[in-house]
Amino acid sequence: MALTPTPSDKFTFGLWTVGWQARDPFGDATRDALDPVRTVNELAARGAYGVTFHDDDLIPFGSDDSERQTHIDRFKVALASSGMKVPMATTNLFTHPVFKDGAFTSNDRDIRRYSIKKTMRNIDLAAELGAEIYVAWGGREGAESDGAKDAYVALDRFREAFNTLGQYVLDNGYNIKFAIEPKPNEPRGDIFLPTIGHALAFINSLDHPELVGLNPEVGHEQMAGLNFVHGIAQALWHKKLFHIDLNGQHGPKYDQDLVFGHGDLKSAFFLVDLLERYEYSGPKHFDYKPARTESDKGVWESASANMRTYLMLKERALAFRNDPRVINAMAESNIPGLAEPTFAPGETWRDLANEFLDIETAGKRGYHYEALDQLALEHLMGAK
Ligand code: GLT
Ligand code: MN
Ligand code: MN
Repeated sequence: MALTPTPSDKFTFGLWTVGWQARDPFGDATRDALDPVRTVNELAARGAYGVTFHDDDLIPFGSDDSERQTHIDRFKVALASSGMKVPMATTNLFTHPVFKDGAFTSNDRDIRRYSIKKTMRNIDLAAELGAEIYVAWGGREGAESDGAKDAYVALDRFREAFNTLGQYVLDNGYNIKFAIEPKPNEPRGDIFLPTIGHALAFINSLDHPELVGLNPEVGHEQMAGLNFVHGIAQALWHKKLFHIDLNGQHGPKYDQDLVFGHGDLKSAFFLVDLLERYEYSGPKHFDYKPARTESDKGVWESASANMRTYLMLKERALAFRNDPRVINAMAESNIPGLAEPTFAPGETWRDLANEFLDIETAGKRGYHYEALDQLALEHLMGAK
């Protein structure tokens, strides 16, 4: 299997990822700003399928209409000449101080209205560029203290915002769906809709739940100590995996945004296994930050590393599934047993009346998961 990325792999990057200048709470930028046109060309040369952007990544906040158009036009030229696509776009509702208490859930009504208007304007551009997914990461939607925000009422305002934006997309006939990106904290002390599960439940309360799905990020669930593979399985099961942010994280700590696979590698292996087996067909979007230590060369090396790691994991996951030793170990572990419905067609609870289980014997059986886990590790490590 080829380990060289091609557009058919559907690998995408945010302009803000490779473009991160490595400014952090303790230090200044270590890299120059990247021109989005260069980003498009560099990523295309490395086999990416497309780029994504926040309004302000492409059009500096505060640009007038003619400056705005100039930025858009040269970006379009770069897309056309490189063949790169824009499958997703999103709104920056977190950098400017006006959003310091949130956007859709700010306590200030005028700021909430402004935030929705800013989003609608960029949805127009997203539609013009052919994007079909619009991500909503509510980075500032939250609080540092529970007295500061009515967390019950905040959900009413959040719902109002998504209902309004959904109606906007419908009224304009856009082929766009929204993808909520959960995160437990950072930059707020606590963020609303902190996990995949919270967001899934919230979506069901909307006027048009079919218009809204998820954009889960590896590191964000792992920051909350959750199993990302299980979270993605549930998102897929609900048919809500509209988009995915791939990166790396070492457990519950600040949001690391490492290169994909450079955090919990075994989880990344089973994640790729899951995405491929259940044929996730959306973009594989790398939302990572090239480490602050890297110069321009390291930025592009790390971009390639994300894609190559995905392809290596795909190759290894496939080899794992096809290995007769693994198939045998899975049979011993009774993995296929879970696929069998607990009740035969037509059976009801009444059919359990005469059921007998020898619980002593059943309690003694071994599941041999350790052997299976070791086989996964050996495939992952390329052991022969
Ligand atoms: C920001 C955040 C990411 C989100 C982006 C979308 S912006 O960099 O850390 O996880 O996906 O708004
Ligand atoms: Mn992150
Ligand atoms: Mn993200």
